[in-house]
Amino acid sequence: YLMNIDIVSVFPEYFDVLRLSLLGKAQENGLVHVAAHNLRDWTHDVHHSVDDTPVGGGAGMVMKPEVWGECLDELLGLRGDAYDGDANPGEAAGTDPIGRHEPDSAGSVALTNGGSAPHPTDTVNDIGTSDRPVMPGEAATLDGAVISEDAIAPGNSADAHGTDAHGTVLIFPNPSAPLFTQRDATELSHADRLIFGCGRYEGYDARIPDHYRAQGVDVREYSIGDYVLNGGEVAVSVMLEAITRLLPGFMGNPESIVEESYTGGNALLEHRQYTKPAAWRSLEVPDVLLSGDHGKVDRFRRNEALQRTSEIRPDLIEALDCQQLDKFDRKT
Ligand code: 6GU
Repeated sequence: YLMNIDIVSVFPEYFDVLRLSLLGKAQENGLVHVAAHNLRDWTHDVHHSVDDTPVGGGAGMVMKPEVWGECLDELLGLRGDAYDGDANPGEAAGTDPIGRHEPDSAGSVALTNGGSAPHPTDTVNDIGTSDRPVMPGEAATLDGAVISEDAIAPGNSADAHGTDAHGTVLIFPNPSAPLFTQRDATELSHADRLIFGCGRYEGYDARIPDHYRAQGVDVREYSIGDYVLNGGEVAVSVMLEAITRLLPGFMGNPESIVEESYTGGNALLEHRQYTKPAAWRSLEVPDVLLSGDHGKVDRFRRNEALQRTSEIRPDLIEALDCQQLDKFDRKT
């Protein structure tokens, strides 16, 4: 698999839909493996409680660090300071990392647990696949700033930003975090493994991300927009789709990724699109698009993209990297 994805949530069934949508496709190509876990599998009390009242007062509930700690230690193959190795009878304490993804003899991927009792992997919703990955050229995986394969040069790839994701990344959706952007999606599409921790209620104890950062884990917190959702599940679905569609072999045509909105030097809203017929209910396709003059068509579309962006999203014009724009122009 190009990428292994673990999602931890108190509503793991929410991610069943991934089988139908994006991961249905990625499944066919054997690109990704996704497992949705129930956070409550890491509780020890009869009520399987995962939250508590906020210290300092206030409304709502906050997700407890201990449960997340046991869950994430296991998924990451770590042992926390306060880890109680005897908490799960039958589990080999402090030995091999558990919860790693390893292919079984059938070529599919199973969550292994170091020979311990099935808990908590017994309720894992395995949304995985067993086919071999398709690995075309690198062009599709590069930062959107790279327009064509011959334009690839050192300093042009996402690595040049120094924030490209490698190995394992732990991601927490959080409405109070920085915005998740196309750049983040591109960076994360290079990771080997993503672990998403879905918060519910009013949030999670701040020491959870702090702790794993201190352990050297690449931890990220993202909001997907300036509005409030009830939990991280929808936000994780959004991020997952933005990330996995960038995997090589996921999209049929890598150029359609390079040309679209928000990518690299092309960080404008896209021009409007038309298909046949040329006239529909007295509305006509712009003449220039029917002219067959590719230069004219390109200039028309670029002009429309600039006009629409300055009207609808002036903040994107502010943020434009003009050098990247020029590079794009020279290539088209
Ligand atoms: Cl990441 N989580 C929640 N609960 N609400 C959000 C969000 C995330 N991003 C925007 N609203």
